[in-house]
Amino acid sequence: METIFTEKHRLRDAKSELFGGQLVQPHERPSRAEYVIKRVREANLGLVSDPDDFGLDPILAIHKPDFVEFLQTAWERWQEAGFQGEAMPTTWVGRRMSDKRPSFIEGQVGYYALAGETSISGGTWEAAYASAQVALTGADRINNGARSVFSLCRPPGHHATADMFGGYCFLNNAAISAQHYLDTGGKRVAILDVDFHHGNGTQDIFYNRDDVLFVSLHGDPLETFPYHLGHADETGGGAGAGFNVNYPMPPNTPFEVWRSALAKGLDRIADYAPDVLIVSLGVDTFENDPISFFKLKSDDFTTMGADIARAGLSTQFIMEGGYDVEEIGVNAVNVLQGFIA
Ligand code: Q9C
Ligand code: ZN
Repeated sequence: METIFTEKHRLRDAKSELFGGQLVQPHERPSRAEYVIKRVREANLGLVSDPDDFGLDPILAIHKPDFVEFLQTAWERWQEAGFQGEAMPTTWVGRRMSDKRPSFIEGQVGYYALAGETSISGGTWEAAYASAQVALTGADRINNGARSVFSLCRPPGHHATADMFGGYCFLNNAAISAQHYLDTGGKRVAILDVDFHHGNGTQDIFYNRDDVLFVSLHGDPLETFPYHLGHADETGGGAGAGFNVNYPMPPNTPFEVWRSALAKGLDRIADYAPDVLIVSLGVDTFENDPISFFKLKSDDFTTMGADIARAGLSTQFIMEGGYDVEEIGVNAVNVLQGFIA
């Protein structure tokens, strides 16, 4: 399996994450991707290629232009305002407040943030742009006939909506890729999100549409991030009714339970008969993940990959979360090796 990867991910190297009331070293850090690419090479998974540049248009097919312009300019404007730390929200559009966009950068950060942990730092836009290109290049490989591809995206994307960042995400790589398939002749795309956290951004982007089926397995949002989306009764709206499928699961869920939800999700995907399957591949379901509560072991990731392969679909893996940094390479590559075995 070919891997698409760029060193430009290093440009996202924030100093701070707001965690438990403290500013800590971000869980989503450059060494994550380094461990994954190291393992890809050790395991001889296949070719490692740089992304091509598809420009801004496929990004703007998903994200609002004002949001993209905000991401492009936020760090510069934050510094110009004289703030000493990284750009972090301190306000939100609370219930019954106005959604009129503020002019000053501090207010805009709150306007475009869906969560408070994720700072915007120098290089964030450049890295997020490169990460989206890694996703688009993977889509291009599938369009050219590859059975599978690994887009080693960093920063991750599945929490980002059309016009909001947060949960370590800025641009929704999986959504951008899905739309690219549809804009290049695809009729139906399925997204299977196996990251520990609910993919609220991806769900929101496609909620009212029937050309993208979204299936997510995740920690019950009553107990964990993103808290305010990801319940089982969110099944899609309008033309999208029935095309959003959530499997929230409780703390300490073991692999056998998780795997039976995967089987149900894969059945739903088989009924949908998509042209292509995108897997939002987070490995923060691992038993030792520092911010998550499922109990998957390293070998379980191999089984997961084999289960996904049995769907028999052209499959693009897009890297999302996973924060037990030293094991993230083994766990991610186990999924890919299980898929091709
Ligand atoms: N108590 C992804 O996996 N909140 N993002 C952590 C833990 C943010 C995770 C707080 C988690 C975001 C892509
Ligand atoms: Zn996650």
